[in-house]
Amino acid sequence: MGKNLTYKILENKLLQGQLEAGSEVVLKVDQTLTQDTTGTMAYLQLEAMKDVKRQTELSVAYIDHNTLQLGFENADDHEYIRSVCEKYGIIYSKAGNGICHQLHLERFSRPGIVLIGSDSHTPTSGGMGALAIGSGGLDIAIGIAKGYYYLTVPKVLNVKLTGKLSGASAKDIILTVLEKLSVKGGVGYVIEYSGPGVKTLSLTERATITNMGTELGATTSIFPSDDETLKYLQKQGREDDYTPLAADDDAVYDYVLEINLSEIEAKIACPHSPDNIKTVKSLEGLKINQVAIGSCTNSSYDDLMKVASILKGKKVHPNVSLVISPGSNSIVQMLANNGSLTDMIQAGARILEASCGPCIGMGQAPKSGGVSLRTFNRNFKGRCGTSTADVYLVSPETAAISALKGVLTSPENLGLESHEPDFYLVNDNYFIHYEGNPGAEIVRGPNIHPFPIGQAKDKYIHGSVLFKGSDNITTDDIVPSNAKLLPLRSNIPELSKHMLSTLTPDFYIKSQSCDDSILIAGENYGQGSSREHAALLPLHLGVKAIVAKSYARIHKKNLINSSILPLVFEDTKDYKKINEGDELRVNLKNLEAILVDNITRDEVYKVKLECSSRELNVLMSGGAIKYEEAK
Ligand code: MIC
Ligand code: SF4
Repeated sequence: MGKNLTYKILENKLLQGQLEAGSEVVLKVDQTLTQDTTGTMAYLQLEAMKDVKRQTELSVAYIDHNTLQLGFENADDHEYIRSVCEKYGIIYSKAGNGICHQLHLERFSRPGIVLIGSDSHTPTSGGMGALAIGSGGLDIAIGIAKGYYYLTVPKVLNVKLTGKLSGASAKDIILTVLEKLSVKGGVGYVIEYSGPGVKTLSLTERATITNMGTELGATTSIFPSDDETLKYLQKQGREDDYTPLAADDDAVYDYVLEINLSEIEAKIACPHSPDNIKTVKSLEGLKINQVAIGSCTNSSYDDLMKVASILKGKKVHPNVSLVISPGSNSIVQMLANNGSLTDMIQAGARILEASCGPCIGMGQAPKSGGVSLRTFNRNFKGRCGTSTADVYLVSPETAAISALKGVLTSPENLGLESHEPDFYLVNDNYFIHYEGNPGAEIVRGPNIHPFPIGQAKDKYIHGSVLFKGSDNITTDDIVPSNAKLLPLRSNIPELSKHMLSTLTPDFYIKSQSCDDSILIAGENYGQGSSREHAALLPLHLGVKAIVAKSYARIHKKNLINSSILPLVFEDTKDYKKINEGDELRVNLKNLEAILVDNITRDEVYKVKLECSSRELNVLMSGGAIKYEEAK
C-alpha cells in the first residue's frame, strides 16, 4: 500500500507512539520559530524550565507583529526576546526584517523537516514540503528545550490539482478550497496537495495555499518537494537544502478532493469569515474605501511585482487608501532596485515596513463602516481595528485593480505574467546569530510580567457560567488584538481586562465576582490564531473548564497545557439547556463518565474529555510545565 507524503515525514520523525489517526505521538522537532506577540510567553515558559540547552538544529525569534512602538511596551518585549536569544543560542530577527513565515521560507525551511512555530500560519513552510505546524508558545518552549512535539496523528485529505490557472491566482485556489470545506472542514487533517497541477504552481504560490490552509482548521498543509522547490532554493543560494519528496503513486488518503485549476475564478471572502466565499464577478462594483496588500499570505516578490505592474503609470482612486506591507526587507530592496517601488509610490500607495502591520490591527484601521479589501487571511469582525468595518479577502491582483477603480473589479483580463526573479537578493543583516551564552543577562523591562500557572484538579469543579458562545468563536473574540492591546501581550493581568470584551463587554467585571467559572461554547471553539493568551487569560480569571460542542486544534492544546478542561457535550442538544448565570458542578470522579450537574436547573449532562492519557495527566496535574518538569 503506497504512502502519502505526510506519513512518510511522520514515520521519519517518530520518536514514540503509533501512527494511527487520533492517537498521540511524539515527534522530533528540527526547527522552531516564534514571533513577538506569542514569543514573550514562550520564552518566559522556556526560562521556567530547568537546565535548558537548545535541542533543535535551529530556532528563530522574529520581531514582526508588535513593531509600532507607541510606548515602551513593545520595545521592552523586543529587548527581552533578544536577551533570551543571546542566552539560549536562538537566531534573533530584528524588527524591519520581515514577516516570520515569509522569512522562514526564504532563509531556513527545508523539505522534510518538522518545524513548529508559535503562530498559526507556520504551515506556510508546507509550500516547501516541510511538516510545519502552528502551536502555543509553551509547545514551542518544550520543542526548544526537549527537542520534541506531541502531535495528535492527523488523517490526510488529498487535494488533487489538475489543469492550469488562467486569470485567477493561488489565493483563489485556497479560497475555493475554503468554500468547499469551511473553516472547520480541515480539523483533524493534514491537507496534502498532489496531481499534475502542482508543477504549474511556483513555490511562493504553494506557500500562499498552505499558509491559508490554517483557515480550514487543518493541522497543516503540504506540497511535494520537486523541481520548483529546487529552483526556489537555488535562487536563495540554498540548493544544498533541497531533497525531493513526494507521495507514492498509489498513496492512500482518508479523503480526496479534486480541483481543476483551469476552472478556478477570482474569489472573495466576505465579512466576517474566511469561508464566506463568493465570486469577485458577483460582487463587482462594490464601493471600497481601503485596500491593504501584504501579510504572510500574499507579500512575496511575485505578488508585489504583479501589484506594481498593475499600478504602473496609473493613479489610486481618490476615495481609496492603498497600503502595501512587503513580506521581507529583501523584497523591499528588490522592488526598490528594479523601480517597482517607485511605480507603487507614484500611483499613490502608502508603503509600510516589512511586517504584519494592518493584518493584526497594528495601524491602518479603516474608517467607521468602511469597506476594506485585503490580501490577508482573516476577516474576523473587528480584527482590523474598526468594529463597524467590513473586511473582504482577495488576491493581490484583485486588490490592486480595485484600488485603481475604487470599486471591486475582476482581475480576469489583466493578462499578467509571473515575475519570478533569476535570483533573490539575500540580506542577512537583520538577523543576529547568537551562539548561546549561559551567563547573558535577561533584560526584563516593566512590561514583562510573570505568566499564570494552573492548579492540580480536585474531584469536583464548581463554577458559574460566565459566557455562552455560539459556533466558531475565534481567538480574536477571546483575546481582541489591535495596536492598543497587542503591547499588553506580556502582561496577562492587564490584558485579561479585555477578555471577550467585543462579545460581552462586562466579562471581566463578572469574572471578578466569582472565584471559579465555566464557559459554554458551540462548534470549533477557539478557531484562528495560536495565541495561548486565549487560555492564559481565562486561567488568570479563574475559568476552570469549558464545555463546547467541539474545539479548534491549537486552542484545545493550549487549554490542556494551561490545565483548563476542554469538555465536550456527549449530546450536543444539551448546549441549548445551559444559560449564562447557571451554577454548574463538574464531577470528575470517573474520567470515563464525566457528569455536569446544572444546580440552577436541576439537570445532569454527560460530557467527555477527548484527550490522550498524557493530556489527562497534564490537565489533572496543573498544566504542561508542571507535568514536563515532574517527568
Ligand atoms: C494572527 O494572525 O492572528 C497572529 C497574530 O499571527 C496569531 C498569533 C498571535 O495572536 O500572536 C496567529 O495566527 O497565531
Ligand atoms: Fe502576521 Fe497576519 Fe500572518 Fe498573523 S496572519 S503572522 S498577523 S501577517
